[in-house]
Amino acid sequence: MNKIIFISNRLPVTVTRTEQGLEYHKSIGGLATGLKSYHEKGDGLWVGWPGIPADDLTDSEKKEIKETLINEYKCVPVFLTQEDIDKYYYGFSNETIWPLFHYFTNMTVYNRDNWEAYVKVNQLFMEAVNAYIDSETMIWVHDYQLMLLPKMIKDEHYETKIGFFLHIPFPSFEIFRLMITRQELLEGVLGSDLIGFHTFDYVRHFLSSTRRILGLENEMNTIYHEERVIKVDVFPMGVDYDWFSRKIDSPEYNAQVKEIEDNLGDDVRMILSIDRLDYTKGIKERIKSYGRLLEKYPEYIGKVRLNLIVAPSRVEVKTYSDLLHEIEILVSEVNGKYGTFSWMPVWFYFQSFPQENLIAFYRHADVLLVTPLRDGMNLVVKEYIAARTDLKGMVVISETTGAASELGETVIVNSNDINAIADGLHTALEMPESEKMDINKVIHKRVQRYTVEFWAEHFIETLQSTEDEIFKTISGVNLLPKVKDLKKDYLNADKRLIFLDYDGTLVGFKSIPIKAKPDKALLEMIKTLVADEKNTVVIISGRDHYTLGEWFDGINVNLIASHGLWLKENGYEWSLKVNMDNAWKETIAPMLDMFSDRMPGSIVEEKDYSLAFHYRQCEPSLVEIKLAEVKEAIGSMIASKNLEIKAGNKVIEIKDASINKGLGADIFLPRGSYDFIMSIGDDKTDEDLFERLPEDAYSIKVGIDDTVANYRLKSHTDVRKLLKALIESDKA
Ligand code: GDG
Repeated sequence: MNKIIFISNRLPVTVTRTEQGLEYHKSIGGLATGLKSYHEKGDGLWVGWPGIPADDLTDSEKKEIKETLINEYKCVPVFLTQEDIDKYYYGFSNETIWPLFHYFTNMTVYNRDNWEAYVKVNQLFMEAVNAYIDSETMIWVHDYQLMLLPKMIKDEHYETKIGFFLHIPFPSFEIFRLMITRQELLEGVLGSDLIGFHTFDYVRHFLSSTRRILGLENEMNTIYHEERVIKVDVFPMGVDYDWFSRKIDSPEYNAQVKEIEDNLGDDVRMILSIDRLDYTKGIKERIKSYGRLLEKYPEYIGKVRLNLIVAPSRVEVKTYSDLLHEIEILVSEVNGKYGTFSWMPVWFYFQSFPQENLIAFYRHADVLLVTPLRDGMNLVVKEYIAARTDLKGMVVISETTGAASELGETVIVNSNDINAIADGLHTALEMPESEKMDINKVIHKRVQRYTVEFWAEHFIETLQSTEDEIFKTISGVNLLPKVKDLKKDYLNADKRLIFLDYDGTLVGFKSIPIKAKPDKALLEMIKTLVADEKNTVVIISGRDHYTLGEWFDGINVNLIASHGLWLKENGYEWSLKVNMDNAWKETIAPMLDMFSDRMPGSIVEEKDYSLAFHYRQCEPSLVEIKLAEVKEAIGSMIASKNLEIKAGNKVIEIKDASINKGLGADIFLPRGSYDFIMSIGDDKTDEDLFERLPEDAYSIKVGIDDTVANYRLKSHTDVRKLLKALIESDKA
């Protein structure tokens, strides 16, 4: 098992200052329980905010906190100031992402300042974790506060496996597209190798947004992006079953049980509701529905009680304090309207109970009423089911709660429909014992099996095997185990020919093409390779000759640009390698223009030797229907000409068939008797070159697409490692 680093906004340990000095309290949340065994094992670590603003701390206190957390709790603190917390946590996380992702578009605040703080704090997390990453590390990032972090880590540590789990819903594309920084958030998350959600709906929504906003296709829940394989899947979070189902006999628990039993008496049945204070939880609608139950079915007056437990949360934020006030008013309205001298319909607790006391409530509730307007999963309902080992009670749950997708057997309602919730309550209260037992048997077993530990294990195992699995199922041998042979052949050779593609092979893909400029290390590497007189090195790319010429100016390397149209040999000027007859463009271009008019978003680009039809900006479902039509029409027009249609990434190109990277082989192979030939490329266009090389050449495909190459490497980082190893072996 690799070393695992967990990263979440809050650490599972909170630091507070008391008169006695700094104190450390472990929190026992679901997440901490699920990850506990991995965190405690070997060299597991947890990175996050320790809950105390950095403004209140001296440098020596920070040092002390850092040391204590790492030595005693295996935690690494990220120190945040009050301003960071206000803007990144209360601001962008909770006033922008939280409401929008829960479909509260009218409560979503867009504020640039908060966004900048969000970027900055994600960067602070990156800096905090950076020092702890080595080649063995796996990383699991949690939740909506850290959506930029996976990419920040991946950009620095390409080889590190990164998982991301979103605990809240991922909204449908029509909602997500409203986000001002939608592209940055998606790209941030896509730095991961595995992305997990609670339900299949959230997976669908995420895939639809990456497709429509970034133009990334997906197949079997897999996205291929920047030479990487990204898995997107469902991991419904569970609860600590043993904890909630255990027999308890503590004085606190017994006292709580007694209080509940005394209060209810023999003939009052309990409807229970437990949430953090949040407008997404539908608490107001729930109280109204309970009022409607009493109005519609007056026989319940004096016979039921709603125990409404609301745990304080984010009360510093005005929306939340307003919500509390509205809840208080609604509670008094129902109590005022339906209460009797000896019976109060709603008991409202605005307080946080110890977890054992919650279990006492769970075990006495005839109905658990869980009706969030939106909720990523909702653990309360699973805790209730786990606690009811007697298989009694019943759940009324809204369909917009993630957990509802696993609890189809229970009473499911629409959280906006007050009448339906009242009727749902009536159904649950009147359901025969035997029917409840049958349902509870099934759902109890499910909760018992899919616990929070199981959830964590499933996620981590999937993360560990993601890429390896995919590499096992494709053709072409992984080169890495064979590198020794390759090095030997390289060393023994006197005349070597080396073809190197550029984008995706020597450098990673960049969102802005100009950013793919060669870095210093790459230029040094190429210089060293060409300085060896045994080597003929050819950089062969689809890029235009101006760009390539400028980037490699002053280096004596052979350059082939525009897929073979232009050649620049060591020290000479550019020369055109093919005599072009472009007359065909006059008939094809109008046809492409006509299709472009019918596919809003598409563009036709004219190049030296080709016409390109780009459809990245088109509606994907339109592309599905129309593209085949374009190909068919063009295909029949070019049938008798020396032209071909090449499919690229969201583009088809109609081009002179004699221009392709195979020209590189035609030019250089006849020039000498090479005893070592190697060609490396990641693109479809590199296949023409691979095909023309002798059988004993090393043809190396970068990435996972189909290929005729003999070998594969995973990424441009592996290519650099390989070239470096060849250079060094030669020196040794
Ligand atoms: C987010 C997502 C997703 C409640 N009152 C008290 C108390 N609780 C505990 C419950 C439960 C937890 O708080 C609430 O968890 P939920 O899942 O219901 O909701 P969020 O806090 O909004 O969590 C949610 C979750 O992340 C996990 O991915 O399910 O959809 O919004 O464990 O027992 N705990 C104590 N006293 C209380 O009074 N000690």
